[in-house]
Amino acid sequence: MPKQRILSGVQPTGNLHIGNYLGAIRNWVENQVNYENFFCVVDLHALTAPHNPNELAEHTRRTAALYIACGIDPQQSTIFVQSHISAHAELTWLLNCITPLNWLERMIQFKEKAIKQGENVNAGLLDYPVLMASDILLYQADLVPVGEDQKQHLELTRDIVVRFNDQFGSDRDVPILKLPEPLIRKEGARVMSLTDGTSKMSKSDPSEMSRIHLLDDADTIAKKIKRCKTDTIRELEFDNPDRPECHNLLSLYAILSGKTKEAVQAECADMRGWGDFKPLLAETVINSLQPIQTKYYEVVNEKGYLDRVLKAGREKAGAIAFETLKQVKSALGFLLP
Ligand code: ATP
Ligand code: LTN
Repeated sequence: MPKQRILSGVQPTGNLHIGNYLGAIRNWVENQVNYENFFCVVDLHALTAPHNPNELAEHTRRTAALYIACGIDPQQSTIFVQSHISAHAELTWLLNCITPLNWLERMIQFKEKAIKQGENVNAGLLDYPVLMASDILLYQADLVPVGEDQKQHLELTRDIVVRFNDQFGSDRDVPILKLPEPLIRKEGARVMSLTDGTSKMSKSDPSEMSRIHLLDDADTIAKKIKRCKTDTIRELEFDNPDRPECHNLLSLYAILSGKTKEAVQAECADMRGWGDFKPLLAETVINSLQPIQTKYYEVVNEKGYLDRVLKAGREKAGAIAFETLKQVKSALGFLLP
């Protein structure tokens, strides 16, 4: 039986944080051997928000290096850069022309980001989910492991597939585009901001104190956790809707320490509130990130290594992507060269 195919990606819009790790990358790593994997650094998506051209290339490299540092093995998985394969942009145009505008206007992430960006909203932000659909569909992915916030974009991808196959491939035995399934693990799927337990931890939050970066040093992590938002209640508990920060911090501790919710609850029962809990959480976060950081510096310091990985990725991914693109263009009736 051929292995099922996985595709996922992260935008190089800043420094990766523990939300990206726990919601997405950790899940890619865990199941790597069971699937055929494609992991993309989605740099075209990074242009949907105001970006700094002097930083884009460096952030793209850093993101790819972090994939490897988190445990993605380039022997097992194909790592590549979205803009290196022009088929992504080309398929986006083709799918744009079959995607109703009101499907895009409904997207929660568009509405939220458009509000945040104010007058600076570009057409790319609205079109963002079609580019994401193209990333997935070019590789005929079976499964797409992402955090909870991407669920609606995957539903849109599925709607596009159904529409495309119905309109342009209804006479085929095998559908032109494969219908992908989301893979969203409950645990870690939505890590919240350290400064506001009701909004998700995000690279684009202006406050660095709201998130822990994968490359933060021990002192910075300890400082961020020490200052993070809590409340004045001494008892520590999960699942109290009036205490989102408490739930978030306890959940982080549970995931990173590998303990069950019940075990954490029991451990916390003996504590004298946040003063006891915060140092323990800081130590757990620091210890969890330490092996990732060591590996990261190995990867970036080995001259030429990352470039070789990305070149091999580009070749392997490109071959598949351009084949799908050809089939799509043929179904749409283009004169093929
Ligand atoms: P930005 O703020 O630039 O939109 P982001 O921090 O939301 O960035 P993305 O690049 O959009 O990160 O997301 C990459 C992956 O990480 C996606 O699978 C997304 O679902 C997941 N992810 C992002 N933030 C979180 C979070 N706080 N908790 C869990 N998963 C997350
Ligand atoms: N939109 C995603 C990033 C992304 C992605 C993808 C994820 C772009 N293309 C394809 C999975 C598959 C986000 O996390 N913001």
